[in-house]
Amino acid sequence: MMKLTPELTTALTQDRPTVALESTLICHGIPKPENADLARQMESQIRIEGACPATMAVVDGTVRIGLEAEELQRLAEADDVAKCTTRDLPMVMANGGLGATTVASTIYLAAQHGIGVMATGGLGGVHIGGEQSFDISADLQELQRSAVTVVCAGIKSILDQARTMEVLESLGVPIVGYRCTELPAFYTAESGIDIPGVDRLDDLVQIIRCHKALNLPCGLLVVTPPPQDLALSGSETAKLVEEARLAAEQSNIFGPAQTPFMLRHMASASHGRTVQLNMQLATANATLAAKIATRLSSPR
Ligand code: PSU
Ligand code: MN
Repeated sequence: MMKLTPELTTALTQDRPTVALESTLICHGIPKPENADLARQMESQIRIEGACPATMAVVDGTVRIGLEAEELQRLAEADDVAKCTTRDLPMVMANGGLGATTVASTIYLAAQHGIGVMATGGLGGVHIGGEQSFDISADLQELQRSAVTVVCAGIKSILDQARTMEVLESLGVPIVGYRCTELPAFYTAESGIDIPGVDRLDDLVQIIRCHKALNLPCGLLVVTPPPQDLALSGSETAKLVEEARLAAEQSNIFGPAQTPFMLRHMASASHGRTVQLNMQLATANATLAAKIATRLSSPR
């Protein structure tokens, strides 16, 4: 029911660095055909840094830890890929279908297989109005019980940043900024929320080593701002988010469909700029995750 690529099996048995990647970003976050380019780019950046990528997905009912290039292409092109947070995996496996993993299911599977670092674009969290709807991404709960370092550009812009930070605090998930002391908010570096930050990779890796030494059951969040040349201002982002939120409300889109709907809406309203930005920041995060994994696996 689960299959690892030979490359990954070798890397794990030889204690070589590995980085987990999700596939919801590819199948539901970025439009075709750029999504396939992004999937390849993220994997190739990880290899350039000397680590082994492990993109997670369900293919014909089998949970895949690492994908072959043809399978990655097939998933990127397919229209019938289910968005799978951890609880959705058994159904998609039993149906023999295709499934894309979210941050939640990716870190669950990573932790099960001894992969300690993952990269994505933006983390899920408390949706705007979540205090009424209870729409809170399973990414947060899963971070509480899967000891994986997640590298991202903060919490997705479409979410309630302050409430998401409160939940992360309640769940006991550490958060550290890399080259920032303001929480980045995915498309923008501006959230107005202060976080602890470090500027040097060695200092970041030391914090992760300390987290591991404590043997806590939870993951650790590393957040880093989106690339400056493409990043949006806080006000540009707020306007795009509000338009997308109203559109979702008017079309009665909620639950798991809401995040993909709003990302698509913002992509078209920004004439593709958010897609370029999402691709660049996801690739930068994959590179940083691989640098972390490589340092963690080499003796100090
Ligand atoms: N980051 C991106 N694009 C995405 C996502 C993250 O740049 O599409 C996905 C991740 O898979 C994350 C999911 O786990 O969105 C959160 O969805 P929800 O809010 O429905 O839990
Ligand atoms: Mn949700």
